[in-house]
Amino acid sequence: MQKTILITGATAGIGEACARQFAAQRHRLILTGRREARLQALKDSLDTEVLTLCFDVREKEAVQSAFGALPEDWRNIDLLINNAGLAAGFDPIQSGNIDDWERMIDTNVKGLLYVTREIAPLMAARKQGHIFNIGSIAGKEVYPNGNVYCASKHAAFALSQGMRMDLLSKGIKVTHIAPGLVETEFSIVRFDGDQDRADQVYNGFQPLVGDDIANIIVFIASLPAHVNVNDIVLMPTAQASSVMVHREN
Ligand code: NDP
Ligand code: 8X3
Repeated sequence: MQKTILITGATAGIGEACARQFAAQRHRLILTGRREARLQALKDSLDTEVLTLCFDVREKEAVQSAFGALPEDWRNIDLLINNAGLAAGFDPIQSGNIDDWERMIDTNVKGLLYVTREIAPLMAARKQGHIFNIGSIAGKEVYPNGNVYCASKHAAFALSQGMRMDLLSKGIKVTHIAPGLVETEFSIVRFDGDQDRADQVYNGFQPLVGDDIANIIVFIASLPAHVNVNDIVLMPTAQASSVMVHREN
């Protein structure tokens, strides 16, 4: 059955991989991000019906007006993938950059909430829907210098559990996805464009890629209506925890 799927942060990485895999199954996609040209290029490359919405998830009014103005035939959203997110910086708490902290909390926690607050009522009214929250292993454990990013992803994990309880009587599934190291633009963003430093994160082992996460999401989305995966942790085989990665060099 064709579904309508909303993916936040579809212009790169995990979100883009999800868009490509769901498009290959001919689902209808609502794709969001801040980079308009990338959204348009992605839409043009997909062989399915696509609506793009360009906004910053940190801006409550922009989120509300984007979804408030959704055309009637795009309002029956079956899947929401709350994926837009980032890490900014890698500093100890005593010298952390407060602007970085606000960017992470505003995007990973408040942005996720703003989008969910718009879409969950539509799902609840239809008594149908599935929300995926892209958390992280940083939402299960904490690592040195991860402080605020880890806190934001612990919040995503807690919110996933809360959403599941609140939406239980509406028959809505909530799945929390907690990946380990995935090679995307994530580390380039975290290290403010420093490609060499980003490359070091994935050096000497085979990291996950966006398609590995998308494969799992597509699988979970295909399960029968009475089956839900509440929570799943995915890591590269060479990773055992945030701080344990087996590197060959
Ligand atoms: P990328 O940097 O490759 O992609 C991030 C996406 O989020 C982009 O499409 C970006 O779009 C969007 N985004 C970021 N900030 C905003 C914003 N303020 N408003 C709207 N969109 C925004 O990273 P990943 O694909 O790796 O990250 C996706 C999610 O996965 C994040 O939540 C991240 O925390 C999580 N994650 C990543 C892991 C990894 O190792 N890579 C591991 C575990 C979890 P644009 O810039 O166009 O707005
Ligand atoms: C991204 C994975 O280990 O950099 O959430 O926090 S990690």
